[in-house]
Amino acid sequence: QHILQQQQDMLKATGREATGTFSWLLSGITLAAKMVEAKIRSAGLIDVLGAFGAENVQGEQQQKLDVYANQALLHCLGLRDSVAALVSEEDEEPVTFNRDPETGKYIIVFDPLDGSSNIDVNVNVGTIFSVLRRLPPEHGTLEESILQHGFRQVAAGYVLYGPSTVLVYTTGNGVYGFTLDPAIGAFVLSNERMQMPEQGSYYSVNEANAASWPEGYRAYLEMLRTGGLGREYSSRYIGSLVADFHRTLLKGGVFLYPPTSKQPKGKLRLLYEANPLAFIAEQAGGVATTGVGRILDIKPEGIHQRTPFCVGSKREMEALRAEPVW
Ligand code: P6P
Repeated sequence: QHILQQQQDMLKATGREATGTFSWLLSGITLAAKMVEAKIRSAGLIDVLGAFGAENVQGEQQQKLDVYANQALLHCLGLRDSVAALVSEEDEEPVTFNRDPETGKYIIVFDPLDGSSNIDVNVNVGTIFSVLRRLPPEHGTLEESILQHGFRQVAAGYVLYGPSTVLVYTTGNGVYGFTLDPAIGAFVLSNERMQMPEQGSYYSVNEANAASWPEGYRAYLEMLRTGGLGREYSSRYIGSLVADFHRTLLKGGVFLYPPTSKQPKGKLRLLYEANPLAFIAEQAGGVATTGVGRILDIKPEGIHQRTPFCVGSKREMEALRAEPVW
């Protein structure tokens, strides 16, 4: 009954008829998310109990959680015959399934466990995913289908493993939030048509890099700090993208990962970090740019390419015109 309710709630969110192969696709993501969530919840315990080496109490080799998350997503999604290709942050090359383009209609791009280094200190981590439709063979190859502009995404979402586990996604009909009820093992609809506040009171950036940003970013943050937008700001930086983004979605404000001397093209990845979060932000009334141009308008050249990433409320973002170069 609960799973049925989950499916019905998700279909309401996706605005698709019950037969949608998309909902079957989404169930692959939610199944993998539940597997990852269970593993994360026991990670600390396995650490303690399996402290005498890499084996855990079952005597099995303890997999790093991001490898586990990657395997879970590849397995659960690979079984869906509507999947033509899977692109993961963990794998250099796409995983392709030579399925008939009529059935293998979707490409899923994902970061299986973003910020996984934070698990050791019990900080939230997340899974980010983006769904593209395969181009008709006469319009492009599978590789060209993977490198479509972000505005071609048919869906995007994330799972945030925190005090509660939430799933947030959009299919272009608004942003919907679900909360995992561990008692029944189902994601329960908790937010409909989420909207980012017009202006927030947080800025979120790793200020340790301030000296190496293009000048425009330093000037922008000084403007925020000195009441340039008519409001006092507080700094919040978790260092886990999905957690910092989720707070920005709910509370507004701005998250920035500018170019730095170490990462002149930015650190965050376009295909499976910036694009899906930009799609969600725009669907919630927010804005996502490279500091200058719209994230979703970038033509990807490579599946792991990086980009400067600035995302947040309309008010803060319209004030940001920081050249992404020195
Ligand atoms: P920095 C985590 O490693 C991550 O990929 C994102 O989750 C996070 O936003 C960013 O890197 C943090 O990077 O350089 O500030 O530690």
